Amino acid sequence: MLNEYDCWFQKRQITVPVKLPDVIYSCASGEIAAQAARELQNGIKRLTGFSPVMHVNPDLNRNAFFIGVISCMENYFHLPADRLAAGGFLINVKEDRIYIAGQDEPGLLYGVFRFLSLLSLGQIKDGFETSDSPVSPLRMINHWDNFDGTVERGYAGGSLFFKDGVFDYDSGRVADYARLLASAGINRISINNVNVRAKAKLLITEEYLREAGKLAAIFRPFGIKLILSVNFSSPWSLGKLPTADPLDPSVALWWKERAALVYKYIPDLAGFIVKADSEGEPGPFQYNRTHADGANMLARALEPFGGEVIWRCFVYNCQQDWRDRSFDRACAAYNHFKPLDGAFDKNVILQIKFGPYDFQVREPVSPLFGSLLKTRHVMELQITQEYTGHQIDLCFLPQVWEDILNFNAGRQGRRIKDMVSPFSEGEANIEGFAAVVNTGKDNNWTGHTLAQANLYGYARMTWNPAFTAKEIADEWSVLSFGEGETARRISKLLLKSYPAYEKYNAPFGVCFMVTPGLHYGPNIEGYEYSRWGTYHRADNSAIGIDRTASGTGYTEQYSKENTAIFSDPKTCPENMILFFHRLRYDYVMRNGKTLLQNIYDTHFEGYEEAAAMLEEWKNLKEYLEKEVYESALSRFERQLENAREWRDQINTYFFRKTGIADEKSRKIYS
Ligand code: GCV
Repeated sequence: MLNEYDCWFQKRQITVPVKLPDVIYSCASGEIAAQAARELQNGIKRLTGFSPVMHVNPDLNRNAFFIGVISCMENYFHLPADRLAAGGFLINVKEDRIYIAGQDEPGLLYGVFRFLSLLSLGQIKDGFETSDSPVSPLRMINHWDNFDGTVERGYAGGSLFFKDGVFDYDSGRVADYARLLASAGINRISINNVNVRAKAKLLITEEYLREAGKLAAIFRPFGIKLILSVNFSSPWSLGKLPTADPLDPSVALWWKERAALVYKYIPDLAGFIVKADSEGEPGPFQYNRTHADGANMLARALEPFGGEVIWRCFVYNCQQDWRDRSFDRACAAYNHFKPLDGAFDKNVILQIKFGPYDFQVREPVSPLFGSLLKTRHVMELQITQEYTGHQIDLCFLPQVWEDILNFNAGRQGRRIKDMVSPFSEGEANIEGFAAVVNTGKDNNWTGHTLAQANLYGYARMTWNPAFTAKEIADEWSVLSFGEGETARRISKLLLKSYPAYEKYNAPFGVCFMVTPGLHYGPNIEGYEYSRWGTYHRADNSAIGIDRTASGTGYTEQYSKENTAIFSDPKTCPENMILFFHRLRYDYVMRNGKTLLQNIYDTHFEGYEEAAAMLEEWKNLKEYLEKEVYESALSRFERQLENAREWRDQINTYFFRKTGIADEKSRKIYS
């Protein structure tokens, strides 16, 4: 039975085929190692009911847990000589002597958490050995929490950190949160919204920094470093300087002094994240400076303290005239940042949304990946379900990410997942990931209890992008629901959810048919005459934008191979064919049916699949905790309503445009 607050840390009585030792010897002295030892002690208690005791001086003749950092453990034991990266660990089970060694203290902590997961997954037995290292150096979570306690695009209750303009949190809960994140490998967290408005501007003042320092201290033993979102115009809005021009010496000095103050309170701060010149946020463009000028100025202020600047590439004109066809928002990030490749300081990391638009249900991977060769960068994903169902609809996002990670970015013949590694000049490496998180104050953290799988899945995939969505669904389901039929059925349910959601949503990658502002439910022309640059331009005979060389030219931003693939409707992946092409409704797709008939079919099918998910959930009733069953049940019911609305509005819209009936004569409202 699931206690939804505990997520993948369920209490249960497991049987283990080895006799677990009743002593822990720790060979490391730092704060993170101490946390690792406590986690092991509490974790064993949670899973078996008994609590091993801790000893400081190792008795090498005893059966025990021997844990520590490799450099110390090697003095006592011969450990397998696998090369581990930072954060890596090895686990070795020899009868009832169990060794967990980390390359460093975070590695030890990850090793302990992995050992506990493997215990729950039934994999620990005599002779068991494994070693693992994180593939991504940077595994970040972004909160879009506001100081008034609301969460931008949050669907799981209020902020875990703020309320009424000040820090306001339950430190026990924050520690539980840190444990959840660290257990799956997260090592950075930005705590406030990238739209830094109102009281959030005060975060880099002494009064607020004191509080931020206390929060950092809760995350620190879990190996998680804080990042602060800052407002680019702070020198004048906070510092009362006449300008925030990045090339003005008084501005640079202001930031240097501010950085010193920030690091006084949070000595291990990872750095700042900045949304500049984007959706109304201030930035260097105001002063006719480049993004490199802006980012480097901040980077130089943080550099003496080891801090980094995470600079977002979500820069586009959000004041577009829908009449103006000469301009395509999809081209914006590449146009702004590709010419600056190599112009950024070494402690600047560009954070690039995975696609050219904005976390759509289906959109292509941004052409910036594979083209930046001299600039550090990470990929930004969204765990919070802004466009994927608001944590009302079930949508298992590791499936979205798996497709992204399998994209062949071309230039060096590598898929995104093969490009993830530490920065190396000239190699287009992606240093890791950031994701807007889906958590809030709801008891189950994520609104929809099954949306916990998205948080877990993100962390696991960023640890190692080679994990498949199926592996993650299976693992999360067993950790949460225990080994058995229920877990198997829930895993299958998760894997049905994204295909269903995609089918009843905007067709074939055309994007933005959602209700403006809210971004839940259909509004087919909601963005058609707006300033946001996201149009589909459907008329009576065709839909979509020609983004090839003869259209907006967006396809030309890709590698030669990808330009060729995307430019021809015959080779373009059909799940995003309407992102790249303007097609007539009678265009014949690869399955031999017209585009229009495929739109009808996918929307009828998507609804049926949502209905089947609801039925499957009802069938699981007797195996689930009442609270878990009921809260998700009401969500599955609302999801079906949403799917019905999408199905009928989309089908009616295209039927009215074309006057062509469904070839299977299903009900389309005229
Ligand atoms: C934080 C989208 C969202 C905004 C968000 C923005 C961003 O436009 O709708 O809520 O603002 O992305 O990523 O900065």
